[in-house]
Formats: sequence, C-alpha cells, structure tokens
Amino acid sequence: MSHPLFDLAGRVVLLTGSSRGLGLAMARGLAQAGARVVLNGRDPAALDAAVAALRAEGHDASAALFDVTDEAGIEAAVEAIETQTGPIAALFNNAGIQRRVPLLDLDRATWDEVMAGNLSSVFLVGRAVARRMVPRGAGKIVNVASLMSEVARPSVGAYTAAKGAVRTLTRAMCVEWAPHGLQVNAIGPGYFRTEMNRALTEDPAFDAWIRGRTPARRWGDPSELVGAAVFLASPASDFVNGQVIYVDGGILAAL
Ligand code: GCO
Repeated sequence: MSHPLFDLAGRVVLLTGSSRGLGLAMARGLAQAGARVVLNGRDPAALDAAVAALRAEGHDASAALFDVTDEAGIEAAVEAIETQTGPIAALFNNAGIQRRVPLLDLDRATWDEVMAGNLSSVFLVGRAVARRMVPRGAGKIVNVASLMSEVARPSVGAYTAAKGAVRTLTRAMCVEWAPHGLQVNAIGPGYFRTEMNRALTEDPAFDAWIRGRTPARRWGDPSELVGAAVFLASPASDFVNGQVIYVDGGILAAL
C-alpha cells in the first residue's frame, strides 16, 4: 500500500520519448503507481510494442505518435490526448538525442538537430500542455535534464548546452506557471545503461572511467529513476518548484 501522497491513481501522464530507455522505465514505474500513461515516440512499431508490453503487465497505457520538434503535430496530439484519454495531469519532457562530435568538427545542421530535439522540444511540448493545465489551475511538468546540465565532457558540447538550458528553462517555466498552480521541476540523470549510451557502456576504458568517477562505482539502471519520477508527478511534490533532482550515483558531488 503506497502512501496517499504518492498515489497516482487515474492521473493521465504523457511521457515523450518513452518507447524505450529512461522514458519507458519511468512510464512503467508511473503506471505501477496507478497512472494512466501515454507513451510517445516517432517510430510506430517501437511505440506500439512498448504500449503492448505495459498493457500485458496490466497497466493503462496508450500511444501518442508525434515528433517532439513538430509544432503542429504536438498541438494535434495534445488535443487528442486531452479529448480522448483525459486531462493531462503530468508531462515528462524526456525525449532527447545525443550526437557525440567535438565542437571544432560540429556542423550547423547537427547543432540545430541537437537543440531542436533536446531543448526546443521541451518548450514546444511544455507550452502546448501548459496552455491546458494553466486554466485548470493544476499540473506537473517534469523536464529531463542531465548531469550535463552542470558539467561537461569533450565531444558532447551541443548536448551539454541544450541540457544546461533545460535546467534554466525549468526555472523560467516555474516562475511563470507556478502562480497558476503548476509545479515545474526536472530530473537530472547521471550515467545510465541505455541504448543511447551503448557506445559508452561497451567501451571498457569509458566504463572504467565512469565507475571510477561515480561514488556509487556503477552505472544507473533506468528503473532507478522511478522514485524521483513518482515523487515529482505526485501530490508529495506540490510545494516543490523549479528544482532539479539529480539521480546520478553521486558523480556531481565528486571532484
Ligand atoms: C555522454 C552521455 C551523457 C549522459 C546523459 C545522461 O555521452 O556523456 O550520453 O550525456 O548519458 O547526459 O544524463
């Protein structure tokens, strides 16, 4: 029996980029806490497979196929969710892309792609959902930042810039929407075993470096984001605003 402050029964939660990885793990955990999860992705097959898997586990899951960089598609999808599934109680802006290229070699098109997928998407989907939450006087928006919102490493400069902006956009959303009853916060994952990071986890030298730099001496498992996700989607966080909760094994605490 969960504490009533963490009960998500009946709450509609939209998670962008949730066909796999961190997004799917958070969706599964939120559904386990009672939420009616709406998964999003651009690949119909992957999205349908993810929804089917959650339904097979007994959860209330549905699909919303749209590109988080397509303004018109976002608007149509959010309207459809609100009318067909119900008012969105929580939005997780989780979708993101990684392009590992040193800044000296980075072309403008790749820079723009990273900014669109990691930052503009947070604004566009956040604005569409907030336009419906604000009149209701309630809603939760959780942006997925990163340990790269605070620190940098070579070859991921565009991603780092975007994730740093996600941290401050979270504060900007907070100051404008908290007066209307919304809570806007972020989760900052450290290094997790995901498909996006396969090139890193399978590199023995990088794997050793991360284990050495992380006080917990290991990579995170996507399921370990569920606690922070349920907290930020639930009544337990009704007076938490503009914050980033880092789930990183301690790496940001360490020199
Ligand atoms: C990298 C990784 C990192 C983290 C991500 C999680 O190439 O260093 O992709 O960016 O995995 O930031 O928050």
